[in-house]
Amino acid sequence: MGSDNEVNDAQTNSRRRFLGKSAALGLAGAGVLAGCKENGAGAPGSASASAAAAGKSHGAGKAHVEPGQLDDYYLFSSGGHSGEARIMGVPSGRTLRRIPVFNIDPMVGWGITNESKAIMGTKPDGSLKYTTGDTHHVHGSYKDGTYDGRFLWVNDKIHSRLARIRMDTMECDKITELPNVQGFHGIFPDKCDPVDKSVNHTTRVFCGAEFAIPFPNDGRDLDDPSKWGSLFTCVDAETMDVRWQVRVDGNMDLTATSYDGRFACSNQYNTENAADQAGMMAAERDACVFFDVARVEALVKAGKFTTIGSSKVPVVDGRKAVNADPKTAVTCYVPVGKNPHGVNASPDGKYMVCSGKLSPTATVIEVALVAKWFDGELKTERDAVVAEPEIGLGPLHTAFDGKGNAFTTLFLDSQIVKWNVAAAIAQFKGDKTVKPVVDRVDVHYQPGHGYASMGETKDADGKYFNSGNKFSKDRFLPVGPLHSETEQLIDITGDQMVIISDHTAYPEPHDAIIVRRDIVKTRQIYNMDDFPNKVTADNAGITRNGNKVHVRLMSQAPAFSMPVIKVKKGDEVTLTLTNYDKVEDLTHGCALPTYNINFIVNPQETKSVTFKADHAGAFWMYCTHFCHALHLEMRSRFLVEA
Ligand code: K7E
Ligand code: CUA
Ligand code: CA
Repeated sequence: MGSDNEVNDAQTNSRRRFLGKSAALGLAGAGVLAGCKENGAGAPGSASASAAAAGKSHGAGKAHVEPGQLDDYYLFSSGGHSGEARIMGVPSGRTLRRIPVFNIDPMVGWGITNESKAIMGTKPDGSLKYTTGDTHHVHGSYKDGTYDGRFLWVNDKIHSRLARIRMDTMECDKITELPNVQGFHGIFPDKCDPVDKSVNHTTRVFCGAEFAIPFPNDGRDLDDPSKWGSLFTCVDAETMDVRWQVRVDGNMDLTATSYDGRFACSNQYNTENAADQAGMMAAERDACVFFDVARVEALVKAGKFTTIGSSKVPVVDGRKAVNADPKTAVTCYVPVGKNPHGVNASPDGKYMVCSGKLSPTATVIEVALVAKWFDGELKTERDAVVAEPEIGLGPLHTAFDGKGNAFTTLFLDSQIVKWNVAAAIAQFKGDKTVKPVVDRVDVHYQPGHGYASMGETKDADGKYFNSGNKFSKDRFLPVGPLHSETEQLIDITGDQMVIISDHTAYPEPHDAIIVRRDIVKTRQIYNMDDFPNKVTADNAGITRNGNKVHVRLMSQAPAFSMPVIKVKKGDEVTLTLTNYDKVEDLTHGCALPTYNINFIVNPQETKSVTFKADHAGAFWMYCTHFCHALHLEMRSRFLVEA
């Protein structure tokens, strides 16, 4: 019982069993016991949350997935400043995979093999250009308004890079560095082509930059931040080339796209364009800036753009002064609550919701009214706002259940608040009888992102909501000053939310998407022909060209094709390894002591490394990935002659 084969501790499992039992018996008083378990002194409301959860019994036990059974959903998450992406199972919380993207990972050899280094980007001497990353947002490719299972995209905030992950192999295949931006934070793929509406799948990925910098950033204007700016960037989903950029007034943060393909938008907390914190909080309201994508591309086509520094990317001017006439404008700045954080599209395609962060409100913007503004039929940008419910302190991100309800994370209140969008709109119109807030639940503690099952698609199913909490405090066994983060899974099928499990997360995921498992179709093994440098029986062995040596090696459990490999000190060695095993899950590793080589080859996969043989001696090249009863014997002698 309760062996979830992963991170859960006994405490979580026992609470889960306990909640299951109390639910079955319908014991309202069971919350007292749960309170004893969970209530840390001074912890905001944890006892009442548990009591409430025990009372709201319909969701209890739902997180348990029996041994041998599979989860219903994949959860694809960012990994924050670990630089990676991650996959978990929902509802079990099982950790399924870590996907290295901007970081080095010796488990798979990411940042070590020639192939991964070529994707990550290298300096002229062959070493990696960057070894750090900061991933915040993972989003999937769309078709017909829902995920098509082709690609995931994830951002790197540190070096302003966008990475793409192939979902058939769950490996990063391209990374693009965005020119002339810093603090690249929000990303979102479009859901259909903004120009050719018959193309009903993702064609572009939009990227919002948070920090303003000088143009170009080469040492000029250092003492005059008023001249700095930030750019909105469009990347081609297929080629991953940067298509164009738009200069905005103020900054950008999160990004969203409309279901009809016409708009991308980004919330702005620094409409003040200030260079210090007090300045960034000066205005009473900030904005959500909408981009009319087709109009931007028409200007690019007409040559109405500039370029910055050595970048060839067209930059269109989206600042207010040159976009005052709605009928020709490329941008529309809709005023929203002070220093907003997230912007999220409702699954019915009608609304964008910005969370207030420094305002206790969410701002609901009707997409059709933004379209009206661009058509010159709306008086002011402000008129696109159709609701602004008071929901609690520190609202950050909003998710949807597809039944008209929104779920917003409240960072300061340590709560998730469920509110009804239609009720909020009625209240805004003057109906004093409606109350938008439906329910609140305490989470532990200080949630950042929250996201719902299929919640960012038209197939939002209203089953699960995950609260990504930034502080875990007393929730898990203490492991030193650095704490785990808490991911709390919430059953949102009923009127009331019910927390059904806690999972640990290595710091620190920000955002994730929860994808139905039938959408994801992964390969079982690789196709050998996909690797142009594959080793065959014909070319296997050692070839020498001056001091350049190519070792072509094959693996098949439990042996490498050459028991002895001999080179000379000073040689530049390229080692190419093809795994000839065809059995699913039969991976081999290749480690070479002293030479800092460590990577794996999956069935039918080929990888290569290049290094200088600068230490004479005998080195056992061994298999690291347990593959066979004779795994330990799977090793070859790598001999370097003095
Ligand atoms: Cu709110 Cu980078 Cu999406 Cu963190 S961001 S939580
Ligand atoms: Cu091959 Cu272990
Ligand atoms: Ca502000």
